[in-house]
Amino acid sequence: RNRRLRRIMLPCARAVRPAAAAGWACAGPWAFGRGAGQIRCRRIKHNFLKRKLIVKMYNQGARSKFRDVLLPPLVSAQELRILLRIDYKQCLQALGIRFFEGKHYWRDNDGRQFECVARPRVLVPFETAAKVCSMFALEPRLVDVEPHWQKSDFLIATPPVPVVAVLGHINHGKTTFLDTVSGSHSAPGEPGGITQNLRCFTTRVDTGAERGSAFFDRNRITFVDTPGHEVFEIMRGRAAEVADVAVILVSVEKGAEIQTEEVIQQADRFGVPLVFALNKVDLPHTHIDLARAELRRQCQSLFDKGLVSRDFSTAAEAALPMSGLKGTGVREVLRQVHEVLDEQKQVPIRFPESYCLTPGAANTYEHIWRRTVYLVDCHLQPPCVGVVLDVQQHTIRGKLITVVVKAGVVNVGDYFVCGSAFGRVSHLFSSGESLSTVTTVTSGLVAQVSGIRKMPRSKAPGDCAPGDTFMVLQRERAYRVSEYRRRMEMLSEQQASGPPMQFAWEHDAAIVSARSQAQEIDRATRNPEAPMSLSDWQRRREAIEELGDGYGAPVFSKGSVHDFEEEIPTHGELAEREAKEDDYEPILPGWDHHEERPPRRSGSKLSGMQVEDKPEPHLFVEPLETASDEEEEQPQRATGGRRSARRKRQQSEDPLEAEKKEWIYYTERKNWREDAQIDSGRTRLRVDEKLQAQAKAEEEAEQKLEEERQIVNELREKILQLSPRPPETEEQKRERERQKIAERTPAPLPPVGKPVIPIVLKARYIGVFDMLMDELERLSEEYDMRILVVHGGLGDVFLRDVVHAEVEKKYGWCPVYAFQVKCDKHAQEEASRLGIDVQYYELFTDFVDAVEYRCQIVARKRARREEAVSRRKPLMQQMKPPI
Ligand SMILES: Nc1nc2c(ncn2[C@@H]2O[C@H](COP(=O)(O)OP(=O)(O)OP(=O)(O)O)[C@@H](O)[C@H]2O)c(=O)[nH]1
Ligand SMILES: [Mg+2]
Repeated sequence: RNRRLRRIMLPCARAVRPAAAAGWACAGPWAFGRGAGQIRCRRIKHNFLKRKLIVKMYNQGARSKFRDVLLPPLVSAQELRILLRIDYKQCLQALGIRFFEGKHYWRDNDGRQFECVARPRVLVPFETAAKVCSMFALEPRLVDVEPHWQKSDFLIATPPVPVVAVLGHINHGKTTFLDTVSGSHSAPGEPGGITQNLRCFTTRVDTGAERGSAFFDRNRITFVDTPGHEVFEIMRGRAAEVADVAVILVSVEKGAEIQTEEVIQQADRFGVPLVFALNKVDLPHTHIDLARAELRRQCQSLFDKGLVSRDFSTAAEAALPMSGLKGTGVREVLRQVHEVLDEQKQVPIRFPESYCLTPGAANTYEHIWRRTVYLVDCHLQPPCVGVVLDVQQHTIRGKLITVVVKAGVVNVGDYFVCGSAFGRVSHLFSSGESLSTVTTVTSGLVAQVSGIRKMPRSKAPGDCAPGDTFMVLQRERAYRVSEYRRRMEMLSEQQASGPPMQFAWEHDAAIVSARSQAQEIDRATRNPEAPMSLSDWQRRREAIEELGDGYGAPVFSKGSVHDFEEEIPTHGELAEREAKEDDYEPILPGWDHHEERPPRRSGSKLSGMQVEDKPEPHLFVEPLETASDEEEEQPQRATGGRRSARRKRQQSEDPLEAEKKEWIYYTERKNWREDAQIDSGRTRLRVDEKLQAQAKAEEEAEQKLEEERQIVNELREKILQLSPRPPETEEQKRERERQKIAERTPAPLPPVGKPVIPIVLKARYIGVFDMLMDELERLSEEYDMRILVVHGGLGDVFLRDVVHAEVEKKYGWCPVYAFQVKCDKHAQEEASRLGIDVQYYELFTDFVDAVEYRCQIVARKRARREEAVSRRKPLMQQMKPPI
């Protein structure tokens, strides 16, 4: 998911990123000289490594009596050659890496092929590096770079604050319940009356129960308000993932609905204890017992069907009646939450697991000095661990990560790793209504963390996404972990074929609920996602240029803002409009209307989107008017000396004679109409021949290109197969053959004539951005169109977004969609100067409706054009000239 956003951001980042940061801004393996024998350190600006320590480490390692050498799961060729004191050539040869036409090629044990230009970026798996080490009589040991921790390792200074997620179907009263608990008034201020993001806050609660719980801070609770609309499934999953207890609200008016069942499944998946509450009991004509019995039956049925692993029917039977609006029964629900928490015997109940492959290995080999720089202080465990709930781009505060601290303490000034991003906590904002700054955040609290550092001269700037684990680490350690992760991300970009790489830290477990898991698998089998790289993105981008409307003209070349702007409905208006569809459905004109003629194949850029108002020229030729006497008398300069041969001839002749000749030509010829038809027929034939020749030439060129590609592929295969590898089993051989065939099969081209709808989208939160992308995908499937987010990202609309929209204007009308963000003043000025439309949305349904309306217009135009073409065909056949 994060990578998806990066794909959109990447080209923009490339466009705006300065050529390279100046200075000696690098660290890590680059900081070393030509070999272990001559270790030198350059003066570097951004130094997060204790260079002296590393130099000592290497020098001691070289003299070490131990033969053991520690290696991470992925080893860089640069590191290895320093470690083994050999040069690049020898090292790459020993690793079996081939060099061909300026590129290095290698593969891993899972059948992935990689290629890259620069030697330092070659990363080989541990097994490959281990073989080379064995050749040098060293004993390789695998040690993971990822930190490892035990739950009991964390110092619990203060009892953790429990995290409670409030889940349920849309409009069942979650936000109103939390407003009553916290004394706030956020529900009336929500656009459209629906929650569109996760809202976290910590509040003091008075349950009236006895104080003094052994495990939790009973005075405070961190609540997570969740959206109930079906499109926010991922966000609900994320909330369930971090929660210690989930409160499931069911409206007695409506009973348990689809999303109620979904959240029960999600909570079960993450092993969260549940508390059921029946809301809106203040409404008249409601039957509490009936609703409770229905809920119990549904829980039982979920368990019977095997959709949940625990039977929640007993908990549903104990569902408490309450009214979030009136405040009745709220205290009882909170007391029930505390009772459920007290039943848990572990502190904290739910905790992010470490994903270290070799837990404890670093401790075991701590005495060995010969190690790579990746493994600096690898045995140290993080003092604080949390989970990222959301990421946002704030205009003033910059990039903010919303983190739920699960264990330990975060302080201002701590270094952290989050995804592949590295940073130092510059500010901690309490994630409540007040948004005040704090200096420390303890376990169970939510905070917005700022301070992600941009890596100068780094090819892959680190990034984090919701679901990632947030870890506070020692400075060097944090830097190395993020460096290692960034290198792995870079490796995935270098991947040429094979299964996509999975990163341990990119586990958005919340995405996959019990229900959506099946859908994911189904989608994956139908359309397996290939690893995305920049080239993929470029191919997509080029498709806009390549794709026409099927007649050679770009779909949006003549689309104007007025085409769309007239009738874009606001939320709720669309349904109304649908009722009177005939009012705005354009009347399909007959063939004799010149507007409906399909665009020409070549020549002027006449497009199907907006046909020019010019009538077709008549078939017959008007007699030439001879120049008047005054005109003749004018000096040659007046016409620039460029006169046609015919006019010159006329000049040389007697003008009266010439006029007479013309008149004879047109008046005495009886069959001028037939002649004109024959003439036009001949012209058409000539054009057809020209087009055929052109098509043939294109086909030949394509064939040639294909042949060349095949030769290169074969060569590459040949070179890669030369590498020393163990003999293949039959199964491996078959698999390789299958892969080869798959690689040689060209990627299916998008069908010609599929219209492209370019989108420039800016949003505030990454979770919301993802959700909008999902909605756009759904629309493109529904309307059989290509809705491409050609540029976008987090944060306000700036000048560069307007510039991108301006570029897209070439392909058609492209406004900038600003979702819950503002527009910069300069960007606004530039947009009005360039005629770019900046549209603001607060409610996701409004945005989806606007894009859907665009799709509807394009679909209608496409249908009209197709009908016009189908009508024209027989007419053209009738009009064939009699030759
Ligand atoms: N009568 C009555 N109405 C309620 C109660 N709780 C909520 N409502 C009403 O139900 C409507 C929806 O309430 P919200 O709190 O926004 O519902 P929600 O579950 O947060 O909705 P989403 O965030 O969109 O999923 C509002 O009009 C509330 O006034 C209640 O206890 N009694
Ligand atoms: Mg709500």
